[in-house]
Amino acid sequence: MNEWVYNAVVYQIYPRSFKDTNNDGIGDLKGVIEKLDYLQDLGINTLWLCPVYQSPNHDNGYDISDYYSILPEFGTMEDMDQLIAACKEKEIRILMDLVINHTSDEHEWFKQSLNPNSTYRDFYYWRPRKKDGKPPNNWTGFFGGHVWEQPAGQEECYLHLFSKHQVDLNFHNPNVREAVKDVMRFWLDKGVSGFRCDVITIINKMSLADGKPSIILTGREHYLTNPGTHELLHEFYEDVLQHYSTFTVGEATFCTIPEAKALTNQVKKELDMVFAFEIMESDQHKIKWFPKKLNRKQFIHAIHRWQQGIAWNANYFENHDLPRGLSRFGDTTTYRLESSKMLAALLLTLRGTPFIYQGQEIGMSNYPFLSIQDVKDIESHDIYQLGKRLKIPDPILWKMIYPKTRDHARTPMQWNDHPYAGFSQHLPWLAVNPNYIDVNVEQALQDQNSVWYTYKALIQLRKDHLVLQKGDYHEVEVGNDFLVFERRLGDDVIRIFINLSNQTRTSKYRKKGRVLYTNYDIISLEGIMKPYEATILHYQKQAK
Ligand code: TEU
Ligand code: CA
Repeated sequence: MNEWVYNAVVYQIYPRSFKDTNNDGIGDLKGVIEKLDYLQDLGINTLWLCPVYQSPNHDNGYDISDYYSILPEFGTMEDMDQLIAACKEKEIRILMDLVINHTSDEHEWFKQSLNPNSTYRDFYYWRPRKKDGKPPNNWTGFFGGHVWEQPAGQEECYLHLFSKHQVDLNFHNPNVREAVKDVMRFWLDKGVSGFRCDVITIINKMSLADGKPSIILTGREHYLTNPGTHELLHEFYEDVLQHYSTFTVGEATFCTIPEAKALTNQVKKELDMVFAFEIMESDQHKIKWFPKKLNRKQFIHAIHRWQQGIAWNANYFENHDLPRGLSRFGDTTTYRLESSKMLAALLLTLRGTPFIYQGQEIGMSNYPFLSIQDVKDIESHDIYQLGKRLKIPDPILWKMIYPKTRDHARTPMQWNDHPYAGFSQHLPWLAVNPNYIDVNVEQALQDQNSVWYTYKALIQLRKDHLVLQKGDYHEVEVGNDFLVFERRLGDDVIRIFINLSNQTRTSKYRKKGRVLYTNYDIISLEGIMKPYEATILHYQKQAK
C-alpha cells in the first residue's frame, strides 16, 4: 500500500445529489468544485466520486455507456479536468468509481456484440436457451429474478447479474481485459489517484453451469471470489496500477475474512482494501429485504472480528447503497447528536481507512418515504415487481423495501434552510428530507457543538496522532452493546470507549489517560458510559 494511503480520509460524493449549479435539479461537477473549500475545511484528503461517465442512467451511472466521456447532466470533460486540477491544488486525491463487471446495454461494445459475427460478441456472455426453452442457466440476480435477457431478433440471451440494462463483461476474453486496462490508464493519466472497484468479487465467472438453488443469488458459487478473480486483479496491478501511485478499494459482496485477506495481501498485490458487508448485515436476516431490529451484539462483534482478522479495513457506516447509518445504528430522536458523534468517533478511530458519505458529517437520516411511488431506485422497483409476481401483499412488500431502499442515502445534500435545502433552486430529481430545516450544513457550521465539528476534530486527531493511523487494534472489552478497544503504536496508546446503546453501560476498565475527545460535557473516569457515549483517551505505555 502506498504510504499516503495510510492517512487517507475519504469522502464519498454521489454527484447527482451533492450540489446543483445550473438549477436543473441534478447535482453536477461544478457543484463539487464549488464545495471543495467546504470539504477541505472538514479536513478530508480524498474523494470517491460515484460514476460520472456517460450513461443512460437506469442505475444512476452504474450502467456506463462510455468510460471516456462525462454524462452531460453532470457537465463536460473540461469540468472534470477542472475538478482534477482544483483538487490537486488542495492536495485532495480523487478515486473514480470503476464499474467493470458490466457495461450499459447502450455501450458501443454491446451494440456491436448484437451481431453474432462481430469480434465484440465475445465481450459478453451470449448463450442459447436450453433445449426445453428455459434460460441458459438457473441463476438469479442482485435485483431479483433471472439473469438472462433475449433481445428481439436474437437467437441467444445475454447474462446480466444486475438489471437487464447492465450486461456482464466476459473477462476470459483478453480483449476485455485490455480494454479495461486502457480505461484505468486513461483516468490515471488524467490525474486521478485510484479506484473504488464496483462489485469486484463477482467479475470472474468460472462457469455458467446451473447453481445450487438458493433464496439468494442462485449460481453465486460459480463467480464469487475464486482463483481467476485473484489472477485478474493481480494482472491489473502488474500491468497498470503499479506504474502509478494508486489507492484501490474493492466492493466485496459476500466476502469472508480469509477472502478479504487474500484480496488485500500486500505481497500478492491485488487491492489495497475491501468494503466488506458483514457489519452491515446486523439489522437484517442475511438478505436486506428481510429486516430485523438492530442486533448490537452482532454489529460490535462483526467489527471486532474484522479488526482482528485483517491488516487493513475499509471502514464505513453508510454509502449510496445503504440507508443512513444514524437511522440504523444510532438514534434519530432523543440522542440524535450523541449517537451521530459516537458513530463518528468509532469510524475515525478504528484501524483502516475511514469513508464518510456525503451528509453523514451533519447527521443526515432516512427519508420518510410513504410508498414505492416515492422511490426512484431501479433496485427497489425491480424487487417490488418480483414481490408482486410472488403475490406478496403490498403492505408487507413495502415493509420489506422501505427500511433498505437505497434512496434514503440519495436524497439531496442539505446545505441550508432555503427551499430545496440550498441544493438547487429547481425541484430536485429526488425529494429533499423534510428535516433540512434543522439538519443542514449552514446550521452545523454555526454551532460549535454540532456533529460537523466532531468530524472535523476527529479527522484532525487522526492527523495529529500517528497511532490512530498506523497503530494496531487491541481488544479491551467487547460487550453486548459497547466496545472498548485500544490502538497501539510503540508506547503510544489510544483507548476508545464506545457505547452503542441508549442506556448507561459500565466497562470493567477505566478511562485511563488524557481525554482527547468525548461527546459529553461531563463523563465518569471510571468505566461508566452514558447513553451513546464515545470517549477517546491517550496514554503512554510506560508512564504510570
Ligand atoms: O453495488 C453492488 C451490491 O452488491 C449492492 O450493494 C447492491 O447495491 C444491492 O443493494 C444488492 O442488493 C454496486 C453499486 O454500489 C450499486 O450502486 C450498483 O447498483 C451495483 O453495484 C451495480 O453496479
Ligand atoms: Ca445541474
